[in-house]
Amino acid sequence: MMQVAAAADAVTAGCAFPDQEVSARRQWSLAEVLALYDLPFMELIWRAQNVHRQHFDANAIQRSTLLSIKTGGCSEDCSYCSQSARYDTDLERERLMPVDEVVAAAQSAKDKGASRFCMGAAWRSPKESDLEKVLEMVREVKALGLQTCVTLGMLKEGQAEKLKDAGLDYYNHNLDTDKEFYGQVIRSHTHDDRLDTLAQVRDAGISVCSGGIIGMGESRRNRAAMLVQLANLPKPPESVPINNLVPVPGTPFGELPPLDPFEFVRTIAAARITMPTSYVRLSAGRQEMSDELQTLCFLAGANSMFYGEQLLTTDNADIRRDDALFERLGLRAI
Ligand code: SAM
Ligand code: DTB
Ligand code: SF4
Repeated sequence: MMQVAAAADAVTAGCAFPDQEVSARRQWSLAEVLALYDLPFMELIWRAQNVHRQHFDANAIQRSTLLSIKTGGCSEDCSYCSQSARYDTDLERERLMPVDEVVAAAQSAKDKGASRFCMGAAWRSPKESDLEKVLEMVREVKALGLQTCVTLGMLKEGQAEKLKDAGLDYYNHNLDTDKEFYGQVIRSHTHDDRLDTLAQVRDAGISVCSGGIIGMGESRRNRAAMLVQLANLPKPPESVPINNLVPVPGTPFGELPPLDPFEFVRTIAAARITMPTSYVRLSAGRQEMSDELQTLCFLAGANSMFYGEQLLTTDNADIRRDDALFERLGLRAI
């Protein structure tokens, strides 16, 4: 135990630098991140909370609302996804939504207290004609005074620049899992394809939102390796969603058993320590979590969440329950 703590001491010492550039340049090894996971739980949470307080107000949580602007019928084979056309999931396909309906949903999200509106489309990558409509959505949602985020799949050259010009603040594109496990989740595109889109987004000057899913049968080593890959990007993502798998009946992962919740909390803590200045988002799977488990995630350094009754195609935690939890914990929405 002393050895593990000493290895992890060396690891967290680097996080004392408040300067983003210094911590961003630090490269993480798999052994270092595994040493964090191996710490006794209390020790890990304490360290994560310390790092968190060096960079953030520990009582403030950023809230984003999701909307599926184009649902189902996706060509890709992501084994967790309700929207893949390859699996029989009972999902009703919907065409790209009209701009005015999207703007109305964004206004409602703003009225309820979200600061960012994330529009998701079930595409391998957007067609030019569809992108034009999304650009209009981005312009109009931005004009409401909301931060804008879209997740549209892989981008082709020039598309990120168009999104930037329309006023896009964030592009979500998850690594989902580490390079080694990727082929057991998705075969219709590669981990390198994901990295390529992330580079295009970064080069266009759009903030990067990228994280993954926990509980897909991956090992702790896979989880740690995914965090290493995210933290060691030329610049770490500004936003890191950590999703707990929502098992969707009909998908290859629809019957997977739930992961030990403490392993999920450990992943949040390791994300916080390895990406000290990023917003770590407690993402899918919150509906199934108790208030106490969500509180442990906040204590471990999660400071962002999806707020609203729906994620993309599955239910999210109830807004009244979230509001009550914020009240009970003295949390402030940002
Ligand atoms: N098609 C685009 C793409 O793949 O990037 C955007 C939409 S896709 C649904 C966005 C992300 O949602 C995925 O990368 C995955 O991390 C997450 N996600 C999808 N289904 C999920 C599930 N059942 N449980 C947890 N996370 C899920
Ligand atoms: C992210 O990491 N999680 C969100 C958002 N980015 C697009 C999506 C979660 C989807 C959960 C399953 C569903 O509702 O379809
Ligand atoms: Fe398509 Fe995205 Fe779902 Fe994969 S995760 S099947 S790319 S919508």
